[in-house]
Amino acid sequence: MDDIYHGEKIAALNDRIEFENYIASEGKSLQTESFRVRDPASGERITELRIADDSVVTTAVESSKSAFESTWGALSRSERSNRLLEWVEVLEEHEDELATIESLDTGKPISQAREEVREAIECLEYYAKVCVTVSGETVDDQSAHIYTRYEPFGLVGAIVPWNFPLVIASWKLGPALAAGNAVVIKPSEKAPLSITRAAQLSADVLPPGTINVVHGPGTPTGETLVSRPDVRKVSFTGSLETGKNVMRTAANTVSPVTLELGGKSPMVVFSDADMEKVVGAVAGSVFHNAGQTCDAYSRVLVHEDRHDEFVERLVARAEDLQVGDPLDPDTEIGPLIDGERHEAVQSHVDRAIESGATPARYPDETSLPSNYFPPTVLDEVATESRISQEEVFGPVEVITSFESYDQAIELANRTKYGLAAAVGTEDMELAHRAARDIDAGSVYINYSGPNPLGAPFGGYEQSGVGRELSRDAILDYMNEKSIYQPIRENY
Ligand code: TXE
Repeated sequence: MDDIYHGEKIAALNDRIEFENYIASEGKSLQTESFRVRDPASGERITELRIADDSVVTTAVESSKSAFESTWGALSRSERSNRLLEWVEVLEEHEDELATIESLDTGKPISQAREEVREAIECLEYYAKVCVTVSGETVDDQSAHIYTRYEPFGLVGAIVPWNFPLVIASWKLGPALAAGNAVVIKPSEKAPLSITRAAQLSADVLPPGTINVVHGPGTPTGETLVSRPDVRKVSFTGSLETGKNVMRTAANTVSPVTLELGGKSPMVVFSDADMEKVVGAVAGSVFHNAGQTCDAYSRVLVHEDRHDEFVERLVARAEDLQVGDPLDPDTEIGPLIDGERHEAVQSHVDRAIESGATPARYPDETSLPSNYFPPTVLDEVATESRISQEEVFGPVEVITSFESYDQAIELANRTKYGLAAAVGTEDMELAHRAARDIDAGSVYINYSGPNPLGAPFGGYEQSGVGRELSRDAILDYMNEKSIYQPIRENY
């Protein structure tokens, strides 16, 4: 594959858009230290952004707090819903632009970036509509009239990773804004551009400060944001270790947290499985986004009777995948996010092979540009091995065979994670039994693909706290208040 050059596209983008910290509807030119944002495919510099230090984060928090108190938080819910739907319309007018930004910034194929921009917009639209349906309840009590109200927290801090920037941002901005909160959002320093642009596009429809965007690494920017007492709710998606840190920091101000922390999701392939469906589901999951997906089916447990056939078909599918320039509409796999990720994936694979895994597909990658990792399949992988227990976050499938149902479920559950799982079988009674027995927040049957709106998404065990995407997720961004009035008997 030839080296990739995106210089003209990048220059055209920079001619039109300034990606700066975005506070009170304005780009902020700051004098703080800066960091580079690079195109993972070509290695070219896209832009340089200033780090939001303590004082910038404080300004952002104050501005959002004031938006909540004076404008956004004072709107009726139907006004709020209408404003959010107006933002959705503006975003729709800029879908192509947002997809190009997302693809350049993350290295994801443009076809996929287009789908994600659509998904993000639909999520915002969904919560804009959900917000008018929120209602409290009346509590039947003999001696009092009691009713409940849901009220926004005020200010939400959202921290987002680089693998699906706009989609994950929408999972947080959608319910948080619809609930009536203002939001300070910190995108990942590795891919901050689409979120910044989406926030800029809210300038004509949302009051200044309703969404503020602060740029920078976890420390200082993310940590400072989480530590602010005015931030009354924290929503984070990222790695397990960082999630624990966020939870600790939020504990200082007793802020509730929603955490989505990745996984090591298994697909269990039973002996009667339809191989066409199953191989499609596995390839569509673990190779999608070059494997940098929190709920990727990154382990396959296959019944020993179908093992050889499964491996052969998955390898054939991996060979067919179009690895290429993310901006080429035919590309199915782009680069990893950066060199650090590449090194981590490489060392996972090398270590697994040294410990006895069989490389069913592990092509020489020297012909690929530097951040690219080829779709790889490792067979006969021990469940205790690091590659079966830790998130690899690359296009690498690991395969283990099983003999019995009980063994399959035991192996599926033998990790500290529990975000998702999949089951491959044509026997629906077996499918639902396995779905019941596997410890995971979502179980997909013969399927992989986008998470549908309305279906709760989140993890068991160390995969996280709380659920996103569901109708009720909006309530995680609200306080519930009970109001009592005694009923007097002695009239
Ligand atoms: O994640 P981090 P990284 C996993 C995946 C990946 C690994 C590392 O295995 O290889 O994590 O990725 C911000 N206080 N996932 O280093 O550090 C940070 O700036 C507040 C799984 O990118 O978790 C970024 O905005 N914020 C995951 C965000 O947290 C802090 C998606 C995520 O960064 C912070 C991404 C701090 N102390 C990676 N430190 C998934 N669940 O899908 C960092 N951040």
